[in-house]
Amino acid sequence: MGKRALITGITGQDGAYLSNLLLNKGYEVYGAVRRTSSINTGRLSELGILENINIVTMDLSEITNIQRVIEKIEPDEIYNLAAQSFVQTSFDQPIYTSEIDAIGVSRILEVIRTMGGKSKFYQASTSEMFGKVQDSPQNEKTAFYPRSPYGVSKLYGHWMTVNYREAWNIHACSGILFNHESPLRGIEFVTRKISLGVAEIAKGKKEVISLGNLNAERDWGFAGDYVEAMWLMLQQKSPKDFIIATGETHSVRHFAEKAFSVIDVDIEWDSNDDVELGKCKKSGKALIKVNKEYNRPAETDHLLGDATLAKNEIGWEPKINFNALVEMMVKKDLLRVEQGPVWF
Ligand code: NAP
Ligand code: G4F
Repeated sequence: MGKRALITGITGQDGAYLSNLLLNKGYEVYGAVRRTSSINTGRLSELGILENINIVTMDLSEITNIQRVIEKIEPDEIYNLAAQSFVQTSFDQPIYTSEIDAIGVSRILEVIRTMGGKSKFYQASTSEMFGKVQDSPQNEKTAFYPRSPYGVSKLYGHWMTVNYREAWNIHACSGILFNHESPLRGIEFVTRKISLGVAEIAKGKKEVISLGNLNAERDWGFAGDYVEAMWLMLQQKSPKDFIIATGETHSVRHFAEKAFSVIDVDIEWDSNDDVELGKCKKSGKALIKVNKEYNRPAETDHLLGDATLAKNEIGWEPKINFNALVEMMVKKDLLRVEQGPVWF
């Protein structure tokens, strides 16, 4: 019989790609979904895998339901992907964010421990823990300096994972993943906001994309590649934490230029007035407008990951590069804008 996996956050971007990967490997996949008033399994439907997943109801804010679900399923592997994952929101909802992204991790680990530590555990840690970076590129030895309630909460989850491994001998790993994107990315994140905005402008459904800090730099990879690293980490004999990244960094400005180039539009920047604009070189029309409302109270200016350890020890490398990622996202959004509503 195949292995049993429980994935929290299965309705999110990574949950969809990871489910697909594990189903292809013959796993019995259980997906934890929190109760909502509307159906939000659209990503799983888009990949055509919803019918193959055993959906269970589970919220990370409540230990009793975590215990019941884990006792019933007895999973070989647990992937904790559930989180309030939007950095901007964490500044307005710091306590809720900690409740889910920090204490939520303790709740799962404590259930695993009290059940005898049989399930392997993957924690979705993040490059946002490096925040105000102390060194570049960032590797497994780089000091953390989180710059958001989200980053601080995730750092707690990260250290709890390390601690349960060391104190209770649980096979627990923390994947420190740098930003990863895809056509299934939520529309509030900057890459998808841009790819969808470009597609809507191309189809005459939008005039301008409003953005915040254009100079922030991120190491952007493809989510489909990154979920493979999650799985690989849990297949190792001894649990260990790894950086997962592409080793390339690009600014938001460059991402936007690249996205517009997919529809053959060259952007030139005009910062003569108070408001910086990205204009179409040919027509002079403003297509990008900077809106300071999107700026964060504290920003992570630069991220660049060094995934050498993952390459050497678990054989992981990214397959999709930056240009291919941008093209994939814009092309998919062009189809969506043409063919029907874009709900996620
Ligand atoms: P995402 O699309 O925002 O998905 C988050 C998932 O968490 C959704 O399924 C969401 O359910 C679920 N969730 C939120 N609050 C919950 C709660 N109280 N109880 C149960 N489930 C809850 O995020 P993602 O991009 O797939 O990222 C997956 C994980 O990796 C997250 O933990 C994120 O913080 C982390 N991470 C992401 C990146 C990245 O670049 N994508 C990088 C590093 C780390 P609903 O559908 O009901 O909202
Ligand atoms: O796309 P973002 O919102 O992603 P951010 O904050 O880097 O967080 C993502 O990656 C983390 C890994 O490092 C994950 F842990 C986290 O869960 C999430 O998936 O913003 C990227 C950058 C920021 O510097 C932001 O200030 O883009 C800048 N930005 C500029 N204009 C914008 C916008 N971000 C958003 N969301 N919207 C804008 O209009």
